[in-house]
Amino acid sequence: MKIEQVHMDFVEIPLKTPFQTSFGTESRKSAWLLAVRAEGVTGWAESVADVEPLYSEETHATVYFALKNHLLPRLFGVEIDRPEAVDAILSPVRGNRMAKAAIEMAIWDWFARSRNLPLWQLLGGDPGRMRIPVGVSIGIQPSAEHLIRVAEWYLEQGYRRLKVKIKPGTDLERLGRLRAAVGDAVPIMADANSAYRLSDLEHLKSFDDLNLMMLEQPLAEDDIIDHRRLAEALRTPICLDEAIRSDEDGRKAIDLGACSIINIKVGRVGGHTVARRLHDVAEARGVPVWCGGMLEMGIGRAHNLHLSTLPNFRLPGDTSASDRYFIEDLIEPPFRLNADGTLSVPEGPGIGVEPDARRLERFSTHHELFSA
Ligand code: OSB
Ligand code: MG
Repeated sequence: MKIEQVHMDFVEIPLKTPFQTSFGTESRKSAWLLAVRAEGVTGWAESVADVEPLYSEETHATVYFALKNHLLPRLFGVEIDRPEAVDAILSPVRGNRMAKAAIEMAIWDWFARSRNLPLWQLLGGDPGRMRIPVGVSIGIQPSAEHLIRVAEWYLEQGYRRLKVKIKPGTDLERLGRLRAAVGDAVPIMADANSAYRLSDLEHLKSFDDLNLMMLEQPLAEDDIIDHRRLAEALRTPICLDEAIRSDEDGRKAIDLGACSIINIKVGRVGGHTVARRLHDVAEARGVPVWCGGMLEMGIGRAHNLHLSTLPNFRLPGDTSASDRYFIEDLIEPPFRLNADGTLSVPEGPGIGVEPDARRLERFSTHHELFSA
């Protein structure tokens, strides 16, 4: 295929409740929505970049700039014979992984749709995994009481594990009270988004008393050395998120002993091709992975679910239902949680969902068209 057009809509949707992490608070979700057109077929994807460079250095502005000036010019006019080829074409451009992921994922969707196959099949997913077990990520709450109330509500909905955002100061008290409230059977994990340093080692050792499934990205966002020291000192498994930007990063972190679990975000690593290689690198080393999230709307969520059908996604992911974030999603119907705590992989060609045209018009604040 040769790309004919790329449509970019900047979309903004209010969040039901603000989402707080150790790096900031978000009250609305915004994203670039990409539509890749060729031969009468449209492939869709959603960028995971945010307004400010707090999770990673990429932002909406850098994603737009990189696509317009560096990525789309390398793709226009080129015959792309399979979606795996995109990663190699874009590899001379350093970094900008969220921008690369957005266009690469849309091209994967395009190929799956044009071959009339669901994306999971093109990715090589397992047909026996059409219901993906999911957990929920709970932002930092105003108090332990709020945290317990919110957690119990999600457990009633059927979520299979709780992920709690933490920061120094309130971490142990809140997690301890949550553990006491929900009991030992509920899987709980904590995500620090790089809020600690190795000098907090003694403090972090006390997390071992909380019976956590894992501790996600406790130390610096670009570190694997100190994480290895921490992993040696703790019984709680260390999971890396921010620090793993490619399959090569994954190989090094695992072989060094910096983590025993990896959170795979397709946007963070630059697309499905690298995400699948990272999955394979971890699988070959006996390290389980799970699918992370970036508060995606329906299009991004659908991509995550298709990727989650690969066999080494052995732990519940962060791909919770649309109503966990939004009153209305871009897609209709939205993603809903099944009673058994799973989300169903959408059926139909490609990612199996498309933005609702009226909602896209309502939520889009800006439209750009690039033609080959
Ligand atoms: O670190 O996993 C993270 C949301 C935004 C940025 C970073 C993270 C998160 C989440 C929420 O934890 C995941 C989700 O529910 O989509
Ligand atoms: Mg995380």
